[in-house]
Amino acid sequence: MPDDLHALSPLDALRAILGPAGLLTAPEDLAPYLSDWRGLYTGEAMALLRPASTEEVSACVALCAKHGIAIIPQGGNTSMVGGATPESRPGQVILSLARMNRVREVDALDMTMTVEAGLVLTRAQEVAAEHGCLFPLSLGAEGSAMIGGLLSTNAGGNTTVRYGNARELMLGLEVVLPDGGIIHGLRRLRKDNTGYALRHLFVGAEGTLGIITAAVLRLFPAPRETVTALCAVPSEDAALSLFRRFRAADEGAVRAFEYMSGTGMGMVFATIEGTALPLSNPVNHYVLVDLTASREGAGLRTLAETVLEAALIEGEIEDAILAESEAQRASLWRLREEHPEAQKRTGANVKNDVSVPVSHVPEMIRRCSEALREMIPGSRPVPFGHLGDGNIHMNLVQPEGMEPSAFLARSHDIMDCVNAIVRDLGGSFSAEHGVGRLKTDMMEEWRGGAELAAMRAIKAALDPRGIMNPGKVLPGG
Ligand code: FAD
Ligand code: 2HG
Ligand code: ZN
Repeated sequence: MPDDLHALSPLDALRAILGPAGLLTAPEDLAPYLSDWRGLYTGEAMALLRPASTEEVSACVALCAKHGIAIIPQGGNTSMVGGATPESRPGQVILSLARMNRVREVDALDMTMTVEAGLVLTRAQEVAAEHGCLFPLSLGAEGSAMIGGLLSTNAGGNTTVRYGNARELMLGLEVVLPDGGIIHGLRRLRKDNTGYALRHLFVGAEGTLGIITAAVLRLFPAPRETVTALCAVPSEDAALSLFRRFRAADEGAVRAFEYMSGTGMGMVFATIEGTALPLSNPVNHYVLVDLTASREGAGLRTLAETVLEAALIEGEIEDAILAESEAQRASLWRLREEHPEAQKRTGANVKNDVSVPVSHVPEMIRRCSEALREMIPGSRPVPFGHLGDGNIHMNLVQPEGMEPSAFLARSHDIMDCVNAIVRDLGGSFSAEHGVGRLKTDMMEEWRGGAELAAMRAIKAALDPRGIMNPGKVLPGG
C-alpha cells in the first residue's frame, strides 16, 4: 500500500486506489448490487468497488484487511442462495469484478483460454468459438454470470454430464488472498502435482477465502454436429431408461440430458410469451436431450432416431421431436431455460437444489412430490433439471390463491422435507448453487464433525479477521 494512503480515511484511500470511476457510493448506484436475483435478501454497503486490475484488487483488499472492512465479492449477481448479497450491517464494501473482463490469451493448440474474472460466460463461449474451440459451460444465467462467480460457486448447468462442473474446466487461477497477497497460479498444465492443489480451495468457496481475479480455462473441440430432441415420456423411470439408452448408444455424445415435468412446462406456456408445446399432447414428463460430435458425418441424427424408435417400441417414450434447424433447437431449449423465470412469475416458490445418485432420481422425484403435496395441499412440485448428472431442482410453487408470505413462512419445513428424502437416498442438499447465505444453517447437520472443523480451520488460516464474504457458507462465519 503506498505510504500516502495512510493519512486518508479508508473510503478516501479506496477512492485514491481506484479513481472516481472505480468507487461508487450513491444509493441509486448501489441499489442493484444490494439485492439478489430471487428477491430473498437486501443488504447494506458503504461503497461499491470496481477495480480494473489485479493490482487494484490487491491494494483494496490489503486496505480493507488493515481496517477490518468486510468485502463481498460480486460477479453477475445471479446467485440462487444469496451468496453475493451483503448482510444488513454498516461498514462493508461490495467488490464487483465487472471491469476485469479481458481475455488475456487464447491458445488453440494447448486448448486453453486465460480470462479475467469479470468476463461474462456468453462472451467466453463466443471467444472460444472464434478460435474454433468450445468452452462448454452452459446455463440459463450465462448472459450475466461471470467466470469468477461461476468458479466461486463451482457452477454445473446443462453440460456437467459430459464436461463436468466449473472445477473440471479450470486449470489455473490467479487469486487475491484476504491479506492482499496474490497467488499467481495461471498455469495451463494438465499435470501439476506440486504440493497442495490450492487452486481448488477457491473453487466453490463462494468468495469466503479470497477473490478470483483470473483463470485458465480448458477448451474442447468445437461441435460440428448437434442433434436436439424433446421427448414426451410416460414416467420418471422411463426418463432414466432413455438416458441409459442414449449413453449405451454413444456415451461420449450426450452433451445434456434434462428432465422437465408437465407442471413446469405448463407454467412456461402460461407465463412466457411465444412458447408452445411442439408435440401433439401434453404429458407429465419430458426430456430434452442434446447430442454433439466434434466431427462431421458422425451420424448423430441416425443414432438419435434409432434410439428413439427402440424406446417407442418399448413404451419408454410417447412422442418426440428432433430439431430441424438452429432456430428450432433454440426454441426447444427455451422451454427448458425459462423454467426459473416461469416459476417466479407463477408465484412464490421454494427451491431445492439437490442431487442424488443418478439411479435414484425417479424415486427422489416421486417421494418428494408426494410428501410436498401432502404437506401443503394445492402446492405444485416442479422437479426439473440435470437428470444426466443426478441434480434435480425439486422446487415447490405455492398453491393458487394462497398468500405468498404464508407459503414462504413454510420454507424451512419444505426444505427439511426434501432434504430428509435426499439424505435417505445418499444425496446432497447443495448440488450446484452453493450454500451462500440461504443454507448455512444446514451445514452443521450435513457436514458437521471433522469435515466442518477442517473447513473452519482453513477459513481461520486464510482469513483470520473474517473479512471475506461474512455470513456465507460456514454457520456463524
Ligand atoms: P455471483 O452471483 O455474483 O456470485 C456468486 C458467489 O461467488 C458469491 O458468493 C460471490 O461472493 C462469489 N464471487 C463472485 N465472483 C467472485 C470472484 N471473482 N472471486 C471470489 N468470489 C466471487 N447455477 C448452476 O450451477 N447451474 C445452472 O444451471 C444455473 N442456472 C441459473 C439460471 C438462472 C436464471 C439464474 C439466475 C442462476 C442460475 N444459476 C445456475 C446460479 C448461479 O450460481 C450461476 O448463475 C453462477 O454460478 C453465478 O455467477 P455470478 O457471476 O452471477 O456470481
Ligand atoms: C437451472 O437449472 C438453474 O435452470 C436454476 O440451476 C434452477 O430455478 C432453479 O431452481
Ligand atoms: Zn440447474
